Amino acid sequence: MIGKLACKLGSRMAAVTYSIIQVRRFLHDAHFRVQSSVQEALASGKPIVALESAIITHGMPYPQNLSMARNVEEIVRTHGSVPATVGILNGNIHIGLNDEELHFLAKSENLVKVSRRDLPYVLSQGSSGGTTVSGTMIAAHKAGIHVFVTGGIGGVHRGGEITMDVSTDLTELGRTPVAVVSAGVKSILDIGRTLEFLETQGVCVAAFGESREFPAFFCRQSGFQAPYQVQNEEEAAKLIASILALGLSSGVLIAVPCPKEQTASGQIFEDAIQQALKEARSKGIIGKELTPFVLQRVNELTSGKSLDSNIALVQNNARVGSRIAVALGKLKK
Ligand code: PSU
Ligand code: MN
Repeated sequence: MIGKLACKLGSRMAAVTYSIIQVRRFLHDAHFRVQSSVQEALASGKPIVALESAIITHGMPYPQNLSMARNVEEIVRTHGSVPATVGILNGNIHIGLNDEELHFLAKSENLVKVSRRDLPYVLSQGSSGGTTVSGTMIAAHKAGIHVFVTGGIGGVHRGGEITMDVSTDLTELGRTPVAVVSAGVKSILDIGRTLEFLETQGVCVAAFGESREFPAFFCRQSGFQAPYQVQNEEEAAKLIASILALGLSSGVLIAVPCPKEQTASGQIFEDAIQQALKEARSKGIIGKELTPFVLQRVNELTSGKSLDSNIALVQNNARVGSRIAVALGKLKK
């Protein structure tokens, strides 16, 4: 009995020591700046939720972007986890941003939208920018953070079978073991092909809650089923724990439908999307500029309705994501 207990304590100690060594090693990496609250949470095994910043720099206008960023961090705290907003400042990857840093990202113009491809260049030039889903996943994984909350991920653009405009968020989900909590993908994208591509990448996709339907951001329905469904935060946490236990290098996508009261009339958005995509084509907007352009135009064309829904969605995801991180923490104990 005592032998067993000693053995258990011994292996627990070894695990804790190992994780502290890992955190220390990481903290000394050049180009990484980990906020003290996040350092403390990592060392003591508190639940942490990573948050992206391209949504601040490229996804929403000032000052709504700043109030959204502050508010989402607060929601994460209220539901039991430590928030870690990821962003790039002067060539350093920050994991956890203070209010002044959030303000800088929210207000500055011409910052870089930083995905996997952009990271080495931005770091080498000492520039600043907002990290997308892929950029944030890389940073979260390096820090040992397993849960990441955002609004919507990138996907296969409409017409992507010709243009090959497929977001690197999808390949990142295939190669980095982080759970991304999002409201599915926006209907500015080709949802069917996005799900096909996620399957090819080996990404485990689960709809969260009472339905297996894969949500389409503002709309709870997309016409597509997710391959799996998790009923609640505990089931989501078990799914994440399984992928970590297996040592798979791929991630998980937890798709949370937007709250019922926030669902928008699909047709208003569909019309705005069609119009925005037409304008993008005629202006020749492609590559990384396309998503921010469409988001901004859809917001203008819906007189700000899409922004309101967007904010409500991220807040809802933050609530769910924070609880998932707490449930995951309990499983690890
Ligand atoms: N979808 C949204 N809002 C966003 C984005 C996507 O509804 O802010 C941002 C995210 O940062 C996402 C990125 O990772 O756009 C994808 O860009 P692209 O399509 O260029 O890969
Ligand atoms: Mn693209």
